[in-house]
Formats: sequence, structure tokens, C-alpha cells
Amino acid sequence: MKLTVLLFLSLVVLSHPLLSQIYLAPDGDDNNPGTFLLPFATFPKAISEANPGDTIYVRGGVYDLTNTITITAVKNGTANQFYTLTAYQNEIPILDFSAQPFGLKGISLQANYWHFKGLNIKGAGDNGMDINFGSYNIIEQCKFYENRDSGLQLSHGSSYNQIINCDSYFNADPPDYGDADGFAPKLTVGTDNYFYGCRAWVNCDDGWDGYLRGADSVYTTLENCWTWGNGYLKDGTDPGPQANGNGFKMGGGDNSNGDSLMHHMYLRNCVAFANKNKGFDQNNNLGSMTLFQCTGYSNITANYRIQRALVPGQTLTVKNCVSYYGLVQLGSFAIQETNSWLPPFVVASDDFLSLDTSLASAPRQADGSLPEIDLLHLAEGSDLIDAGVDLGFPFFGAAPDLGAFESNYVAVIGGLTELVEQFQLLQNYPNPFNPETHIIYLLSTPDRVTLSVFDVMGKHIRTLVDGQRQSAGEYSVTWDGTNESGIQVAAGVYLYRLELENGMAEFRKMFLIK
Ligand SMILES: [Ca+2]
Ligand SMILES: [Ca+2]
Ligand SMILES: [Ca+2]
Ligand SMILES: [Ca+2]
Repeated sequence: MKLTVLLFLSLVVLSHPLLSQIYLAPDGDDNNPGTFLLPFATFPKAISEANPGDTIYVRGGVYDLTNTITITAVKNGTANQFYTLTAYQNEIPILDFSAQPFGLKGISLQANYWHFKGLNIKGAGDNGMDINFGSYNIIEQCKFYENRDSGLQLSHGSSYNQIINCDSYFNADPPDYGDADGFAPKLTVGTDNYFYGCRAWVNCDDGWDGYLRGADSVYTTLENCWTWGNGYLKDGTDPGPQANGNGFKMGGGDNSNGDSLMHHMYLRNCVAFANKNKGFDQNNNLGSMTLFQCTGYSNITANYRIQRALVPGQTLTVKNCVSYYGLVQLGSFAIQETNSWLPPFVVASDDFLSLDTSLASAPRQADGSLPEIDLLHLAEGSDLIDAGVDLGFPFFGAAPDLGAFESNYVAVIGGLTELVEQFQLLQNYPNPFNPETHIIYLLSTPDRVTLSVFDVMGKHIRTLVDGQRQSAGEYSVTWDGTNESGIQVAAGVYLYRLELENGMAEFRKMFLIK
């Protein structure tokens, strides 16, 4: 006990240069030491005091800001020591840049290995956040809204950033209203940026925009992302044709000067609906595009339009996708399999549990993941259930379903379906985590269970439950972040997959931070 107290005191005495936790609050003071009880007031002060591995806790409340928060490469973290800038617990910090002059950005992130979490960024005079010259950053559970250009932009070679469970909406650039997208990995963006579980709605230009100018042959991946209602202002008015109104604009450049810009796009389980223009839009992208298990609904010009021939050697692959109430315009070069617009499928409103698009902006779940809603999920009896081709991802029943949402129904003889739910695999907690996390699952009947961890490339990392027979009930398994050899693995996204004896399986993502 005495030793603990002594250690504690010595840490307090030495704390200033060794701070690992820095606090920031709207009623703080930059003359404070930046502790929980005596927090700093400004972002620049907190950032200047932080070292790699430190966490800056941002208390809830409104921060009225006019200057751009700029984080330069002087503050680069490392793969093992991120800088973390996060909302404190469940508090809601609102970085309100509404008083900024037009043209100033909210946050300019020019550094590597930063982890932003839980911040609301609104009203900036330009981008809410621009990651420029910044790579390997994680932007998680942040909201970007009512900014006067794109909510989150990636530029100047920014690469390997992960945008997880973020929302971007009501962004609009007066007076022209021609540029503000929800998420903009565009122009000079770098490669291998990754979006997961993000939503973009009612941005005046596009939901996502991958238009290139100055970059070429870059890769962007989107999984479980939704976008809708783009091309309009928050009040529902249409500011004109310069407000393009595409959901996922996948490229590519004007390609009017003989250039052949390629933005290689991979979209899986993505949804676009009710956009003013196209849902999934080539926009002259001449690179490879892969659309797996996507759903387009009620986009006014077309649900899918990818018609212009690609650079030789590049491919357009569209599999297990759904279109309802909108055009599909794909070039004959498209590699297609089991899409809902191909025979023998017939798509009608009764294929879906719900077409109530107002559900899509529902609040997220406590862990930041997308809300569980019925919109565009398949209904019992749909011929789209178990109708897809196996693309290597877990599914219920005999085959993957078509579209973005794998249902709990499986096809049985005679074109009927029945509900099965033999297990539930829950989101791990804590998540993100370091060093360990817990995975909980439920079995409704006794079964043999295998629970394994993979990296995002599908490489096996660790088996946690190895085919053991378990009775019905609830199980909790802890993963300590090590591989089969007991070695700590690197920070990043991992998948855990639960498989039953009959091959039925489900996986979820988890997020190891260092
Ligand atoms: Ca535009
Ligand atoms: Ca745009
Ligand atoms: Ca049908
Ligand atoms: Ca299925």
C-alpha cells in the first residue's frame, strides 16, 4: 500500500513531461496542468502537450472555434504509440466552427497515427476535417455535419487511413453548392484508405466522391457503408445540377485530356438509395471496380451506372447485388453473377421487410455500429435468399443472400424459407481494445463450436475455441491480442468468426489499438 502511494506521488510530481492522459474541457484553462480536475481549454494546448501514446480526453459540451486545428508531422505517432484524441466516456464534445470564415477548415490532420474518437465536428468554413499528408490514422465514431465543404476529405497522398462508424451529413458549400460531399477520398488522395460502417446523407454534392485530379492508381475500400438523399440541402431543396447528387461516386477524373485516371474501388455490403442522381456511379473511373453484395434502391437517374470501357486489364465485377426501383446500366464488359436484375430473379416490394427509408438515420448502437433496422432487409419467402454465389464471406443457410443484408431466413424445398437462428455472436467489448477483449455468443441448441481470429486479409491468427461441443447457453471468451505463438499482433482491424458443426458461421470485426 505504502509503495503504491509513493509511486503515485512520484508520478504526480513528475507528471508534466510524462503525462499519459490529458484533459480538455470547454470551461478549462490553458494555465491548468491538463488533469481531470484542472483541464486545459484549447485543442492546440492539449495537442502541444501530448506525446506519442498519450490520450487527450475531450469533455462534453460545445467548443466555439474559429481557428483551424492543425496537427503537423511534428506530432507523428507510431504504429505502437498512437496519439488518441477522444470523447471522455460517453460525453459528447461538439467542435462548433460555425463562426469560422468561409474557406477555413475545421481540423487539418497532417500527421500519422492519430486516433480520433467520438467528436462532433460541425459548421467549418471548408472541410470539417481534411486529412492531408496524414496516413495510418483512425477516425472513429465521429460526426461531420453542416460543414461548408466536404465533411471529411482525404488529400495530398493520405493513405492507409481507417474511417470507422462515422456519419457525415448536411454538408453544403454556399453559394454554389457544387462540392460538399460526405466523405471525399478524392483529388490528390493516397491509397488504401478504408471506410467501414459509415453513413453519408443529404450532402449537397455526393455521399462519397472518389474523383481524382493529381492522383492515379489508388485503392479505396468501403464495407457496410450507407448513403442516401445526396444532391439536396438540409431543407430538402435542390440547389441545381452542380450539386451532383450521387451516392457512391467511384472516380475517376475528367479523363478529357487523354489521361486515364484509375481509382480502384472495392465496395461490399454497401447501400445507396434515394439519391438525386446515381447510386453507384462510375463517373469516368477507368480503374477496377468490385461491387459485392450491394443494394441500390430508388436512385433517381440510376441505381448503378458503369458503362465506360476501362483501361485494358482493369475489371468491373458485380456479384450478389440488388437493384430495386431504379435503372442498372452496366457495360457489356462487366463480370456479373447472381445479381437481382439477372434471370431468374423478380424483385418487388414484398422482397423486403421494409422500404421505410426514414429508418436509415436512426441512432447508432452503443458500440458505434450501424443501427439494426429492417430497411432493405429481405423478407421471408424472397427469392433473393440463399440465391447468391459464395464470395468467401460467412452466410446463413446454403448460400449468401443477394444484397447488403444477409437474412436469418434460409431457403428450403419448394421455394419456401424458414427462420433459423442457432446462435448469436455479439460485438466484442471493449472495442477498440488493448490489450484484451471479450467475445460473447449464445447457442440455442448444443453444437460444436469453433471461434477463430483472422486478420483483414483472412489470414488465421488464433483459434480461441477449437471445435468443442458446448451445450445451449451463453459463453464469454477472452482474446489477449496474441497469435498462436503467444506473440502480440499489430494494431488494426481483426475479424472473429464463430462456426458451428454444420458450417453455419458469422463473423464480426474488432479493433486492436496500441
Ligand atoms: Ca459537384
Ligand atoms: Ca463531389
Ligand atoms: Ca422476389
Ligand atoms: Ca443465406
